[in-house]
Amino acid sequence: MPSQLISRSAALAAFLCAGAAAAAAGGITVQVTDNGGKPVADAVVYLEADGGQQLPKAQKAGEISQKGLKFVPLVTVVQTGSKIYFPNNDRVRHHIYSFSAPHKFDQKLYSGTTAEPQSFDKPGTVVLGCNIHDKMIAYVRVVDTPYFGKTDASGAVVVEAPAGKYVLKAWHPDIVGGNAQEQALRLGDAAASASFKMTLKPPSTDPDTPAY
Ligand SMILES: [Cu+2]
Repeated sequence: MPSQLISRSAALAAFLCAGAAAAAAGGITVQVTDNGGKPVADAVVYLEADGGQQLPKAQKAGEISQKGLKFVPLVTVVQTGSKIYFPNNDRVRHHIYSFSAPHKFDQKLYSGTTAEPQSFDKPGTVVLGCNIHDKMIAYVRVVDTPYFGKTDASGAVVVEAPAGKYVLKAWHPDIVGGNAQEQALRLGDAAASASFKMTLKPPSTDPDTPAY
């Protein structure tokens, strides 16, 4: 196990000890790299039920703001059935839309106002654009589980979940083929770790071409 993962696990353990409410939680530390071994940030990592157990419906709302003519953050993950809010922090109007099958919508926004939240009721990937600013893009990954996270700049994420049988999945907007990678595992009470190596599309050389 790389020392980086050990130190992250130690940090998680310290965090869990500090929070009495999280005392019962187990979890998994996941490291995502590309084929060259470089850390992959903004990868969505989640644990789906494997064996028919019912997972809680936490459905915590998400938020994608518009700031500096960008969607922030680039990648958002929510549980199926969750709402996402779209606060506009720019002085200009934005007009958000998506043609993606899990949630097609068209939301006209105006400066200084917040749009109605959208509900994401089907699992899958939703790509958001802005009708006014062609370079604006964001991704929503809708997952059938409350146990998810997103990798940081070091390509690591800790996903907390109770003991049980799961399929661990990892997805990124640039993953070749578009499908999540997966591995089956059983979480016990002890901290676990896993890793994924992803094949990503090369970054676009044309700054006017959105990366999808
Ligand atoms: Cu816009």
